[in-house]
Amino acid sequence: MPTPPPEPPPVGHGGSGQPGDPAGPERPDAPGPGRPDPPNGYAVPARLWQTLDRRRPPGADAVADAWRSPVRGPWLTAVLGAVLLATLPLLMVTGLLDWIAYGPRLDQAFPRDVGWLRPPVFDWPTRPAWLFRLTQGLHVTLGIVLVPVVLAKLWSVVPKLFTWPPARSAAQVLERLSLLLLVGGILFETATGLLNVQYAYLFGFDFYTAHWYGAWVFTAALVTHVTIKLPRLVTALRGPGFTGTPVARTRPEPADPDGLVPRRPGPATMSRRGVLALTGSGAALLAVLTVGQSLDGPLRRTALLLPRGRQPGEGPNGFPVNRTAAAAGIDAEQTGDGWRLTLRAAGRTIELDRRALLAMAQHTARLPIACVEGWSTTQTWTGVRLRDLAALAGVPAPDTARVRSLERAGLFNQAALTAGQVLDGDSLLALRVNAVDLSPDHGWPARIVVPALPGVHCTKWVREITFEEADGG
Ligand SMILES: Nc1nc2c(c(=O)[nH]1)N[C@H]1C(S)=C(S)[C@@H](COP(=O)(O)O)O[C@H]1N2
Ligand SMILES: [Mo]
Repeated sequence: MPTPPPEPPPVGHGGSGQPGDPAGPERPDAPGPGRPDPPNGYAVPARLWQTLDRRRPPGADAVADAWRSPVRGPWLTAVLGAVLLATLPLLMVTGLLDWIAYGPRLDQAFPRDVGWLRPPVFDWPTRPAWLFRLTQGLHVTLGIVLVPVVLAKLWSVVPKLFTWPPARSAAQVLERLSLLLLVGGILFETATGLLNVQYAYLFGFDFYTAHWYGAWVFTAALVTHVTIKLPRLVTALRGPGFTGTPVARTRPEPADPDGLVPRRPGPATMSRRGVLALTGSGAALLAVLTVGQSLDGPLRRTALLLPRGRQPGEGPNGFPVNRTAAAAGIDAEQTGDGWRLTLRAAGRTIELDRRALLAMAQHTARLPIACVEGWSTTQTWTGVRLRDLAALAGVPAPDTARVRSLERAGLFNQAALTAGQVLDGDSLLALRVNAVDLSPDHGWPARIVVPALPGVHCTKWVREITFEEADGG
C-alpha cells in the first residue's frame, strides 16, 4: 500500500463544490451514474443502448443519488478487493481439497456424483494426521472471518446496482451478468456454508452438491471479474493512499469511469481508514469467536458461534459429539452383550464380539476428529488396527473397506475407506478413548478412527466392515 499523502486527494478542495455541499463538486465531464457517456460512447447496436438511456425509469437518479458516502471510490473498493483477492484463493483451494478428502471415487453417500464437474481426484493421504483438520479448519474459519470484508466490498460498490442504462454495449451486458453470478455466488456459498456449520438444513437440497456447484459458478465469475478489473485495482492502489486521512479531511476521489464516486457526495461521517478498521475488527471478532472450535484446550470455550464447538461434559469422553446415540436411534439392546462385529470378504464372514476384539493386539494412537462442520479435537484412541482385521478376514491388501453402522437412517451411517486408509498403522477400530471405554455418544461399542480422515467418515456404532479386493477378486 502506498504511503498516505499528508493532504487529501485533489478533489473537493476549496472552490464552490465542497463535498459537504448537497450540490456536490462541479465535475461536468464525470460519467458517473446518471450521467451518460456522449452518444458516440454507445456500442453496436447504438440505438438500443441510446433508447434505453433515454427511457430512464422514474426515480433512477434519486436512487443513484441516495448513496452519498464520500469514502466510496476506486481506492476503498481496490483495497477491499485486494484483501479478497489475496484470501479467496485459499478458501477455494481448501474447499476443493475438502471435496477430494471425502473420497468421491469410492461412491460415498456424499458427495453425490457431480458429472463432468468432478475434478481429477487423488486418494487422500493419511499423513500428516492433522491434514484434514488444517484444510477444513482453514476453510470454515476463513469463510466466516471474511464475511465482514465481503459485506464491506459489496457496500462499496452498491450504487452500481442502480446505474442506468444497465449497459451500453453487449460486452457490458456480459460483464454485468458475471457480476450477478459473482455476488449471487458468494452470498449463496456463504449462506449455505454458515447454515451447514450451524447444522441448519433449512434448504431443501443437498448441501455438499449445492455448495460444490455454487463454488464453480462463483469461481468462473471471479476469474472473469478479476481479469476485467485487475488493471483498475492496480491503478487505484498505485495512486495516492488514504490511510492517513482523518474524517475531518475526508473528501471524495475524482469521478471515476466506473462511477463508484457518488455524484452528489454527502459529508463524511467516517474516514476510509475508519471503514477499514471497522471491517477489520469485525473480521477479528469473528476469528476470536471461531478459531477455538479447531483447537483443543481452554480456547475451545471461546468458540461461542459454534453449536458443537464448546466442551460438552467432563472426563475422558468429554469432547464434542456430532450426533448423540439417542439422536441416531441407537438403543442399549443393540450395543449390549449381543453386539457382534461382522467382517466380510469375498466368500467369507467372521463375527467377533467385543471380548474377542479386546483379545486381539491393541494399538493406541493420538488422532484428531475433524468434523466437516468445522470443529476438531485430538484424543487418544485405543483399539484394533484395521489392517489386522483385514488380514483376519483373509484380505491383507484390500482395495477398499466399506463400513456400516448400527444406525439405520442417517446420512452418515456408512463410509468407504481407501487401501491407504485401511493399511495405515494408526487406523483403528477404536474400542476405548483416553484409557476408558467409549461412551455411547462417541460410538460404543466400536468406531472408526483414521488419520486425516474427515470426521464424517469416522463411523460410530460400527456393525459391519466389508473388505474388497481390486476387481472384486
Ligand atoms: N453412525 C454415525 N457415525 C458418525 C456420525 C453419524 O452421524 N452417525 N457422525 C460423524 C461425524 S459428522 C463426526 S464429525 C464424528 C464425530 O465423532 P464424535 O461425535 O465421537 O466426536 O462422528 C462421525 N460418525
Ligand atoms: Mo462431522
